[in-house]
Formats: sequence, structure tokens, C-alpha cells
Amino acid sequence: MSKPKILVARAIFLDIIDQLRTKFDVEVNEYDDIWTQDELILHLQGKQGALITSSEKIDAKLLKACPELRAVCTLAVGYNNIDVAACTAQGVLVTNAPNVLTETTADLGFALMMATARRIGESERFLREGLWRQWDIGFFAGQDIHGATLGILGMGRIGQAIAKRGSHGFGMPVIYHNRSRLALEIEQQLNARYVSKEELLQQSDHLIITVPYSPEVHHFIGQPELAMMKPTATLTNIARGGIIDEVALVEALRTHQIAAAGLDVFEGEPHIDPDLLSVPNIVLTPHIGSASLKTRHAMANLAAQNLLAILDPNSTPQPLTALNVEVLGIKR
Ligand code: 8YV
Repeated sequence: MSKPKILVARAIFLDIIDQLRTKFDVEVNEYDDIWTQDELILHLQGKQGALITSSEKIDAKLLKACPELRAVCTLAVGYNNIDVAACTAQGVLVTNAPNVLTETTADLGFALMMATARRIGESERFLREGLWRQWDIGFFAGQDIHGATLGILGMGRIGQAIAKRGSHGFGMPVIYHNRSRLALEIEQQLNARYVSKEELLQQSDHLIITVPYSPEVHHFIGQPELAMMKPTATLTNIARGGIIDEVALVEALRTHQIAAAGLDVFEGEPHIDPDLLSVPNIVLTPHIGSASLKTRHAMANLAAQNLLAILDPNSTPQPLTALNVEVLGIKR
């Protein structure tokens, strides 16, 4: 019997590719450039499975052009690039990669918030440019982290991991806003208090965004929201770029409506709005939230294990982290 055909849309670790090759006929995109949508469709035609990242868009048009497709497994936890409803309608199982990247992404979120509050980017640029001549009292004076109020927008796994760091490690009172409130027991463990969106904006000294992207949270932080924040506050985004209105953010940073921002994600990434590059009080990283070698390996491995579990011709599909089990006739 011929092996199921799969596409690995971005080059990943060789040991994982080798494991996939034992069961599948594997095509890997070895190129540095991400395929255009038409190229992706072309390469996906005739394949039963796809291992993708958050850069590949799986939409109704692609699905229609790829009727053999049975499994789409992303190595990311965020899946706003996948039309899950359209996949379900076509009987395509979708999996994502939760849990494995929680702590690593929380580390980066906390690090970016600290770099933003303590002006590490700005001061490093200053030193590299050879401008350091003398000490003065206000020299790169930023905002304290310890004891400051940590605000978290989106209290899922990553939000909670950040809350733990702030509350237990830095003595920060934690406030959060989320679609639904956490169980009292978890709130107590994290020392976190549920507040309205307005209170979150008004009271946070350091606000971190960890909410998953959906059209409902598009530009959730815009000019009116930034105007509610303290002039000493910082804003860090490690979720998806589209949650912040970048034009409004640049203006708020230029006019010191807020003190500083840290961004790991951007609305048009990898293209960055040049205005963001022109403001000094911002720390920018190229979407590296989950980027430790160990975690990236675990993410790719989880996506691969999902593909193996779904497309094994000898058993019923048993995905580890399915987003649409109803495709298997299982009620959610
Ligand atoms: C990924 C992420 O590195 O998991 C996510 O949702 O944003 C990052 O961890 C990236 O999306 C991989 O495509």
C-alpha cells in the first residue's frame, strides 16, 4: 500500500522529518521564502496531511482545491490563520500545539515587559552608538517592575504563566480581563483580580496582551484605550499584531501618553510599519515568543505526532490536540 502523502510547509528539525518519512511520503518546503498562497495550494494538491505554522493560510479556497486533505496540523498554538469551520465542513481535522510553548512564551513576554519598562533597547543603542559620556540622575530612568501592578489581557495558559511570574517572583499585584472569569481557586493561587477592560487599562502599570486573535479583538487597543492608560504605563504584546492599532500606538508613544511599548508581533509581519521603527520608546522583537530550541522542537514534534495519529492507515484517527473533534463524530 502506498504511503499517505503529506506536506511540511516550512523546514523543521531533521529527526522529526525522518520520523514522518517512516510513515508518509513527505514533501518539505526547504526554501527560505514562504510560498505564495497559489504556490501553497499547488504543493498541497494531492496531499492528505499538512504540517504548517501560523504563516500559512488555510482558507475555503485552498480547501476546495485540495479535496484529498484530511489533516491540518499547526505547530503553533494560535490558529487564526486556519478557517476551522471550513475545515470541519470538508471533514479535515485540525490540530494546534497548546501547552508545549506556554512557559517559554511567558518567559519572553516577561522579558520584553522588563526590557520595555527598564529601557534596555534604548540604552543599548545609546551605548553602541558611543554616546555614553557621563552619569546623570535621570539617565535612562524607567519604571519599576517589582511591586508594580501587572495587567493581563487574556488569562489563558500563557497569561496565567505570566501572572505566576509577576505575582510570585516580583511581588506584583495582578489584575486581568478575560472573556470569562477564572475559578476563585486559580485566582487565589495567582493572586489575581478580575477587572473590567476599563479598570485594566486605568490601573495597570505594565499591561501585557496574551489574548488569542479573533475578529472580535481586532484593534481592541486603539486610541481611546491608550488614552485611558497611565502616562507611566508600558504595553507589551506577545499575542497577535492585529490586536493593537499600530497607528494609534505610535502616536501614544510619540506624545508620551504611555511610557513605552514592547512588541513581539505586528499586524503586517514580517513587514513592519516604518513609523514603529522611528519611535525610541519601543522594544521590538521578530515574533520569537516560543523561540527556544527545546520548545520549537516540542512544537514541531507535537504537530508531527498529531499527523501520525490522524493518518495512520491501521487505526482510527486519535489526534492529541484536535480543534474540531466533531469531524470524527465526537461531540465537543
Ligand atoms: C509560533 C505563535 O512561533 O504558537 C503561536 O501561536 O505565535 C508562535 O509560537 C509561530 O506562530 C509559528 O508559526
